[in-house]
Amino acid sequence: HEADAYRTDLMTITRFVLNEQSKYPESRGDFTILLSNIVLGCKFVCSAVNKAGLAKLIGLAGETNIQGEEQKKLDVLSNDVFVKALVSSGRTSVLVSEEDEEATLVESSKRGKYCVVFDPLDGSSNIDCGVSIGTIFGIYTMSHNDEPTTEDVLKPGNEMVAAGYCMYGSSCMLVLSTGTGVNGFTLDPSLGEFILTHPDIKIPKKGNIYSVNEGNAQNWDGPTTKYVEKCKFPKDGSPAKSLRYVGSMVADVHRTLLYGGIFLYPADKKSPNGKLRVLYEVFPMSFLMEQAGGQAFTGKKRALDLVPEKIHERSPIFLGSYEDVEEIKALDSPSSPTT
Ligand code: P6P
Repeated sequence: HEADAYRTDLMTITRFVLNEQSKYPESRGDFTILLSNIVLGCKFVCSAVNKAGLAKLIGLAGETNIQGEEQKKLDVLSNDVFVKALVSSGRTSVLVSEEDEEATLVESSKRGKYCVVFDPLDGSSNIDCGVSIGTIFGIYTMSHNDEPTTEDVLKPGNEMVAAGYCMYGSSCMLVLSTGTGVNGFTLDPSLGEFILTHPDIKIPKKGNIYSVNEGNAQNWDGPTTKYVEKCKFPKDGSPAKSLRYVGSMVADVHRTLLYGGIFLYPADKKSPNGKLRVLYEVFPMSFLMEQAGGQAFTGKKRALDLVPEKIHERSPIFLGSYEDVEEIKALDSPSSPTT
């Protein structure tokens, strides 16, 4: 009966992407191979993050491992794993990582048609207190067969073909969009497979949660101050919004996606372009929000229409439920990039 059918018809992320691929007969499966290497990286990081506390506890961290190598910090280790997995996939030409000052231009024998921008372990300062952290990634395709350069990733987010994040929390969940909606997959550690648990995620049209670091309030500009004031002291008799702020973007965005509401990291006097990075934080999360029926706004324009000039450029960001972002757009453009 129904229950049995469900249990045996496990939709893994690989099967899901293969189903997607079958819609494009001419596809050679490159994206499927690329994604399976991203999934491998996520499984490795999930396992390492879950052991991090123990490693620290039993003093493994800081020790040398059997190769006599100094135990690496988790974010450096995660970066190494993702770079190696992506290069060895043979499906990438340019990689941009939050951990690397320069882009990785893949050597010609290993080049493929995709460019991946990623933060291998976003929010890693939260590891020691057990707060959820995550990997965030965005995918572009190469538009030529010449030598790859950073120009191949200095493109607006509206040219991304896929984006996603993996959250390492009470469970390990990978949320992915390839441009036709958003789907969530939960890692079943006993199978080592990501199973489809949240098909076709849609963000509520309006939420009652706002998510911002109120500690920056003294540095906000007028429109941002006005908007947050409205969340706390609504004039139209509606209930005040709840404040939820984890301080780990993947955790705050994941909650916003599932429960609705608004996440904002505005510009302030100290950081005129906000704190979050365009390529591998703002774009992927904005892509997912739009695919789930929400919006993402920089305070001045649609976030995905930004054209980055540097690979580690920052931008203010207001993203979440469609109607909540509409309210911000109605204010005379709150904090916007100085560029
Ligand atoms: P703040 C984590 O360090 C991070 O890059 C994001 O994950 C998070 O949203 C943001 O910074 C938190 O910044 O200034 O509020 O601590």
